[in-house]
Amino acid sequence: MRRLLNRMHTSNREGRSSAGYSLPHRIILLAILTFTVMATAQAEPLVVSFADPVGDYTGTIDVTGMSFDFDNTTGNYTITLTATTANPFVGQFRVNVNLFNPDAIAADSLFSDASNDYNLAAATTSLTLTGTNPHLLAWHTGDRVATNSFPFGDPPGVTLFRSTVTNFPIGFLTNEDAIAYGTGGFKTITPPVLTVALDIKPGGFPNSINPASKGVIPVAILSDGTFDATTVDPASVRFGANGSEATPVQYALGDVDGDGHLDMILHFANQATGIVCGTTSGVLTGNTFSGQAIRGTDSIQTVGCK
Ligand SMILES: [Ca+2]
Ligand SMILES: [Ca+2]
Ligand SMILES: [Ca+2]
Ligand SMILES: [Ca+2]
Repeated sequence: MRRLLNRMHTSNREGRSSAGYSLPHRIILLAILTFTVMATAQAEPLVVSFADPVGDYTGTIDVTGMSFDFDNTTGNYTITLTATTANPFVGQFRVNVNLFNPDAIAADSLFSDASNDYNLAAATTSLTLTGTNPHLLAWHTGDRVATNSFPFGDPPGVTLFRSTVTNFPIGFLTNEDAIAYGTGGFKTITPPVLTVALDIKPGGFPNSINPASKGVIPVAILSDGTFDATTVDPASVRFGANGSEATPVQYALGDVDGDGHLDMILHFANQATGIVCGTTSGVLTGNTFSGQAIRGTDSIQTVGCK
């Protein structure tokens, strides 16, 4: 009890003296405030993408996918819908995008951009919707998002919940293509893939690789003013003809291009990369420790080939 009183006294005294901060204190306070404002203003671009099967439509349009890109500091979003060239977006139709995030609080769990009516004279395979929605401020990396009722049930206060491209007359599952419809119709919110600079065989060019070699290929992920390659989780990195093949046998940090920023150098067993005679580029994929997906590519020239 006594200790508690003491602490209250102390905080009281600090509180009372707040009007009389010395200059250094004010500078520190200003620095803290500035940092807080900058941290809050930092945009977090996020994405959740759904694929839809080809041939499952009951109307005239065959949707193949929907990408939902948004910024959870502004609530700004862009929805991109794609369709096949054989059954594109054309004529009269309605787009309903309804998304349920069961990991957000109930009041912010439903996103809706519905009843968008089109009458397109010219066919297109890509359609874009943009807008701002305050519920998205409560949606974060790792949250699950569903396009329909099957994965997590209906959002609060909603029934027959789904995302669709519908022809007229509107009918339930009879004249439309429901997007990612069914129990599998959910994805997890991720940051979009960040393109990073890659240097295969750092310092050398062209990047000659003998597909028959039993050696290793050094590959550097380069840092720049905005991207810090030392934040990459080496265990997540894959490198090869497609970017899914080889895991690193070792890695180190060093400034390979002499720009003052530490880069990450990884070594991959040549025989694990899937690089064959005629392969013209190498691809590296991975993610940072905070979960940001990265992808980089650099040219290669295969040698020792018949
Ligand atoms: Ca479809
Ligand atoms: Ca569908
Ligand atoms: Ca090189
Ligand atoms: Ca560097």
